[in-house]
Amino acid sequence: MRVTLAAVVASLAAAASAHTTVYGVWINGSFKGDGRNNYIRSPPNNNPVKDINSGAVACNVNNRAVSTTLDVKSGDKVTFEWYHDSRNDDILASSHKGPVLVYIAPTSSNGAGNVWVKIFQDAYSGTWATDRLISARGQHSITIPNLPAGNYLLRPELVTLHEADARYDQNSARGVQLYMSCIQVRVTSNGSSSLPSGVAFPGTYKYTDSGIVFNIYDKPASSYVAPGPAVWSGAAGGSIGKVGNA
Ligand SMILES: *[C@@H]1O[C@H](CO)[C@@H](O)[C@H](O)[C@H]1NC(C)=O
Ligand SMILES: *[C@@H]1O[C@H](CO)[C@@H](O)[C@H](O)[C@H]1NC(C)=O
Ligand SMILES: [Cu+2]
Repeated sequence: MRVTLAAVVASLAAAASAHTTVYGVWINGSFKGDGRNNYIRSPPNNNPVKDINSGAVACNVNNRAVSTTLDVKSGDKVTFEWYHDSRNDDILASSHKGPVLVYIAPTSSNGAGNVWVKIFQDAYSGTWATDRLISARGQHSITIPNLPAGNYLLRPELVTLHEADARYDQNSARGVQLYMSCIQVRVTSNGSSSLPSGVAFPGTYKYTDSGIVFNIYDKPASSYVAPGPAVWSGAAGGSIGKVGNA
């Protein structure tokens, strides 16, 4: 019964629409300006994607080319900055616990097919990745791998588990909440680590995955395994941490 009450409290917190989305990007600690609908294929609001079989799992509900592409080079540190309702606010509700992931795909794919390669993953290490993201003012980073020159989509994602004890396809009021945005970058250096074939969104996340259906109120967080493939061996690392003042 105690577990059930905790789940109810969490779902009430979620009902207060404490969602999140990406505001902008920093490169080597330098802010690139409000990226929304500029270099980010921003959704119209901060709602989660809950149907893991919908096309929106790739680049959210408004996947289209936007006017700006950020130039980056291998070795550059790219930082994603999330927010809740306005920049540098509470970022997301602390009820929203789960992993922080980053994927990359060639822009030419528009996010379709077996193209998504995971380059960063942080789930639980004493604290949830999302809790550390809140403390870091919504900022987490990856280093650009030694990729061939070209255009790529970066896809930071939060997988939040506060209602993930249920499956959305069986109970649409609950289920895992996915937050993602696709960011347009152009790699101007020309490295030799070509992307391997990747996974498909939708497709790779399933309701049979323990990373997608997981009861955070009665299972030890340390037993949680994030969904999706392993991090690519060509990835160049990343971290959750504040790089600058919003
Ligand atoms: C960013 O920092 C890396 C590592 O120090 C460096 O190799 C790179 O040239 C820097 N990029 C820019 C755009 O300053
Ligand atoms: C990158 O390097 C490859 C292999 O050397 C070469 O074929 C390609 O033309 C280069 N691309 C650019 C944009 O310089
Ligand atoms: Cu929310």
